[in-house]
Amino acid sequence: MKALKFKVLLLGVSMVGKTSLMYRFLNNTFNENYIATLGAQFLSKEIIICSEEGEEICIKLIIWDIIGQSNPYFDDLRTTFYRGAEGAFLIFDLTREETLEKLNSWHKQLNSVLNKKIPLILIGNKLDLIENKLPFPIQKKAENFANNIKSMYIKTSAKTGKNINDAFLKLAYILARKAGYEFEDKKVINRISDKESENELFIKSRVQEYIQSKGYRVSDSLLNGLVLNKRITEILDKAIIRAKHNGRKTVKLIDI
Ligand SMILES: Nc1nc2c(ncn2[C@@H]2O[C@H](COP(=O)(O)OP(=O)(O)OP(=O)(O)O)[C@@H](O)[C@H]2O)c(=O)[nH]1
Ligand SMILES: [Mg+2]
Repeated sequence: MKALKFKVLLLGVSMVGKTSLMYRFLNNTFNENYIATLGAQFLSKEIIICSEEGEEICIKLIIWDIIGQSNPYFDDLRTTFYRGAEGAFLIFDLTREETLEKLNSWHKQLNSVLNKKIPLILIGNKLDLIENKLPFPIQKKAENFANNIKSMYIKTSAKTGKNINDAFLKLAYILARKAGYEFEDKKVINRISDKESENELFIKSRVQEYIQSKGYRVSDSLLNGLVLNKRITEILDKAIIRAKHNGRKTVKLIDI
């Protein structure tokens, strides 16, 4: 399978929900408690899509969650993480207009550090807090800003999960198209659907419980890496094939 890899940044001032968006996308989890991100952390997730020719392409997004707090020292530090970025989410909090205003200068800084323009998506997060009562000025301002920087504008909620997969998937398409691949939406194999994320989480929590019951801890790389899910999916795929060979529609224990 063809594999593509892109470094993607999550940018926006403190508390807009960058870390929350990342964990909602990666693990389908949400934490009400605020823990400031110091420096940066990155995690990755693969998305499988299908090209117009029917070829499956694996797009690995390496997502960089970067410190949002602002002061001269942190502002310098932040830009050191920009190098090599191929796409970015510019994120603001729909309930705090100043978080949108700040993105203007951050966007300029991003362009000047990278010395080129990269595909962007503007994200208005915390939609759950303002649903049905969107204050018009911030909405209009966000649309204008998105137009100016030639970006899509998506409203999300890391809390409810609304539009999170969609936002990451849209950026993945844009990046893959830029790399020369064409897609037809109906042919997309969206392996990051809510249902699958829930299944992944279920498998992970069972693995975690089992290892802990034996008195061991589970490393993050085991749980958040892709190997575990792949291995388990492989085992299940084989079991399905065995059931099929035996003319059954039910997968049984003997198939594993
Ligand atoms: N209601 C609601 N709360 C959210 C949402 N996203 C994030 N939060 C909350 O907002 C607070 C800040 O979220 P973080 O994801 O830590 O923000 P951040 O942008 O990573 O902040 P820094 O690490 O300081 O840059 C946390 O208490 C989250 O639980 C959302 O969509 N809706
Ligand atoms: Mg954070």
